[in-house]
Amino acid sequence: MRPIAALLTAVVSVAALAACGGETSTRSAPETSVAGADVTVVVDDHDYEPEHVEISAGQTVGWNFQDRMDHDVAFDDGPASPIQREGTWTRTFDEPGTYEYLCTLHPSMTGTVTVTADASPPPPTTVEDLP
Ligand SMILES: [Cu+2]
Repeated sequence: MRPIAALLTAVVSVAALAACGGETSTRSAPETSVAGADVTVVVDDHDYEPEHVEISAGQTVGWNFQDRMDHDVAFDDGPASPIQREGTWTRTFDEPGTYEYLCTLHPSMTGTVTVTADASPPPPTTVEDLP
């Protein structure tokens, strides 16, 4: 009796593990994510997408340039990306506040980064390779 009970227990355990593994939600990691960035903004089609992002102080926003023409990201408070049509650019925000930016070539392209006080430890910034 005892060996069979043990075997059953093992089988049930394996089945439970398998069930858990099978239900792991596969978050679709957008291939546009900028490495090292907590939030990614895609620059495409004369637009920043999303136009407005919100992060905690200390986090990094990455811009991924995907359009067929040149753009940049120029902040009202100074920092600006090079003018580029591909590649990425990142900026880390340490101070809470609202940061507005635009494309100097196309001033109608605008975006905003809202930085809130860092109330909790930031989430891991590693961008892992998901299956
Ligand atoms: Cu532009």
